[in-house]
Amino acid sequence: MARPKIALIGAGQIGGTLAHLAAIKELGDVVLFDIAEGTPQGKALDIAESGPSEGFDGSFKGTNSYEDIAGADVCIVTAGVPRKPGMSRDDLLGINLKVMRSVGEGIKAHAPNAFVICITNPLDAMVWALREFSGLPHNKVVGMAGVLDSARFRHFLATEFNVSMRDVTAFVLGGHGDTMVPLVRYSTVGGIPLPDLIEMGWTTQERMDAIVQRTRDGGAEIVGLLKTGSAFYAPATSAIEMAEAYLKDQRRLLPCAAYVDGALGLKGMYVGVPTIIGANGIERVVDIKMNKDEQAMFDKSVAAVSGLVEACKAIDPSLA
Ligand code: A3D
Repeated sequence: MARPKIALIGAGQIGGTLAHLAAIKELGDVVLFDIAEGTPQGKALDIAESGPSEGFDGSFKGTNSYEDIAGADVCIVTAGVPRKPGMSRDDLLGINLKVMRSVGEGIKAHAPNAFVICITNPLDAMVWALREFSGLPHNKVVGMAGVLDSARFRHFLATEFNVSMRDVTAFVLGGHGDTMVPLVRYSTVGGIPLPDLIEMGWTTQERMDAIVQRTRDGGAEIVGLLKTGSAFYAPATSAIEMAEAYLKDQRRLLPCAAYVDGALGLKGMYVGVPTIIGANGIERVVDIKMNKDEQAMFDKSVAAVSGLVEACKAIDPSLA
């Protein structure tokens, strides 16, 4: 059987890392696309040349032509610009919306059967716009944010409790921005919910509140340190986890920016929710119950995402 084809639209910091991870994990043949001439070609050749030492097979092609993504099984989109210190993700909206139009049209023309994972910010609005521009089915277009935000939360929790991060599960839902909702009640260490661990004296409510806030600010913390761009190792790893769930029909339960129509009281919008990813893309949105406080935080986040979608429609009337 032929190897799956993975098209990476955007060959910048995240795109290059995605290609390297896909190579090491032998997920398939990789095409790196970018408008910058030489960048995708150089990164593809560099990664191919790491194959003999690392011991992976596969073909790696860099290109500036959408024809080369033809028939891709998975497209991961990072095309656009990242933020710099002092910028919010929402400041990227105008410029990245134009990029989503050209990427959506390219995918529609050349890879209409792909499972598409969007990473470009502001995430929830961009994945919505990308779906509109590409016209692909909603279950095949998804945004990566919750896996990353949850991984950050898990990392901080594992450090706090001095346990393996493998035993820490955590859920961060809502929009990928300042209003994201780390769900403490649904996060556990070895199945023990965080509120129980506070009662057991493993940590205090104050320390937990600080970890929740650090999770919300996780992206900005890295932007502040790097100064020249935003995080790329963990974002790439998170998207590869989603791609692998699709390619290997793993039916993973992962928080993603998915199209929700009915579940969680939402009507036809993209926002971070628990999903199941398998061979059919987003196979299910998990309709979890939230308590009053959680629902209020989620509603606030949903309102922020809706505001960004309205801003997209104001910029590009063809989306209205
Ligand atoms: P960067 O290293 O600048 O790479 C972006 C690439 O996109 C560059 O190589 C550009 O040449 C290319 N590009 C620009 N316009 C086009 C176009 N029209 N078609 C094709 N390629 C184009 O950025 P990055 O890789 O660090 O980040 C990429 C995006 O991911 C940014 O929007 C970030 O804000 C976003 N991001 C999202 C998360 C989430 O968790 C959702 C995390 C980190 C970064």
